[in-house]
Amino acid sequence: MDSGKTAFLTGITGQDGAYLAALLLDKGYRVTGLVRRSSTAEINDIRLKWLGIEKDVELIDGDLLDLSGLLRTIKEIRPDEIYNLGAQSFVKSSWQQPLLTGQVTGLGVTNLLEAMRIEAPEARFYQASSSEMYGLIQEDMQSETTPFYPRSPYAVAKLYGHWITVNYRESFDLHASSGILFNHESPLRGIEFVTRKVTDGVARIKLGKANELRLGNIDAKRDWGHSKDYVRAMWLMLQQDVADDYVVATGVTTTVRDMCKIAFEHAGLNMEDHLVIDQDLFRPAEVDVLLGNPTKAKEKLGWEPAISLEEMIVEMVDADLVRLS
Ligand code: NAP
Ligand code: G4F
Repeated sequence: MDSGKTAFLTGITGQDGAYLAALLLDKGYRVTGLVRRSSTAEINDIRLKWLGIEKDVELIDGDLLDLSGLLRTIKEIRPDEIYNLGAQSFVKSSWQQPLLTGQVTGLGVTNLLEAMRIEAPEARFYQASSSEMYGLIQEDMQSETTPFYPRSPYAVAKLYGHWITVNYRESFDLHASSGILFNHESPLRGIEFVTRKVTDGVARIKLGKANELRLGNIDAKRDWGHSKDYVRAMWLMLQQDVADDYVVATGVTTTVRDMCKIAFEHAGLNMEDHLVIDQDLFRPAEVDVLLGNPTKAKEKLGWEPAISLEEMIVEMVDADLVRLS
């Protein structure tokens, strides 16, 4: 069923981009997305291929750093909805590449908002904000009104992206919403993030391809959900009459240690026999604990997560076992 609507996604090759593209195709959207030119183009659409939708989306070369390209693309596509998921999204790398992270994850948001303001001011805009902005938490449970205290160049850049989205909404009356999403994962998660590193590591150990798994701070706590659930919240935000900001979270927090335990137990392995703590994997400044309050998303969007942490980790271990076998 054709909805008659066109969506434009940055970050379509990433985890959320792939799941959101699938959701929008399912709803009858024409789905277009920005892709960075790569010398290994054949692996660019690996997540879209995993979901079997690579032929159903239109990919357009471009970069969040290139305003002229964004202007031309938005003019040509005339999207009804714009989802800005593109970012240098790995917190640890942001200390190695603070300037690039600031340009892409921070200023890149202004580039896209400018392109929308000039070429498609009637479109609706979603900004992928992050619970990392809470950093050194100022309240036990973080909501839309909790003050921010970013703890990495990534989080500082995201804070800029968040406020420039609010500012463009208030300055130019744009329908621009910001989703403050807590950690969400899936079998399509990048291998550098801790859940996928764990499920891939456990699968390797199970298959006799490795014997140890090296991690950093396993006392850190995160509020983990599933990407498939979280992209639904993004779409719901853009269906509201009035643009706003929403926390998207499960309301449950778990240590890296306990998340890890779920993966080892599912594979029938004893975690203590394989886990090694590596000081090099600790961060210059840590976010010790995150716990989101999703009440507003529940009440205004009717959104609730459907997939538990246990179900997700089991799905991820099984997917990694299949990948590696
Ligand atoms: P991801 O898998 O790392 O995907 C990031 C995407 O950004 C990729 O498609 C990447 O393209 C693209 N990108 C990177 N630099 C770019 C540039 N200069 N121009 C255009 N595109 C660029 O991230 P994700 O987990 O799907 O997250 C999606 C968004 O939500 C990100 O903005 C992230 O910061 C934010 N977020 C994520 C979480 C989470 O827990 N997953 C929570 C809160 C917020 P390549 O494929 O070419 O690298
Ligand atoms: O999986 P992580 O790398 O995710 P992090 O830093 O929380 O960031 C993710 O979630 C944010 C939302 O809150 C997003 F905005 C961001 O883009 C990204 O998607 O690390 C989670 C925790 C950290 O406390 C880290 O120190 O796990 C700890 N950890 C312990 N050992 C490790 C490792 N993290 C990684 N990546 N690798 C380890 O070996």
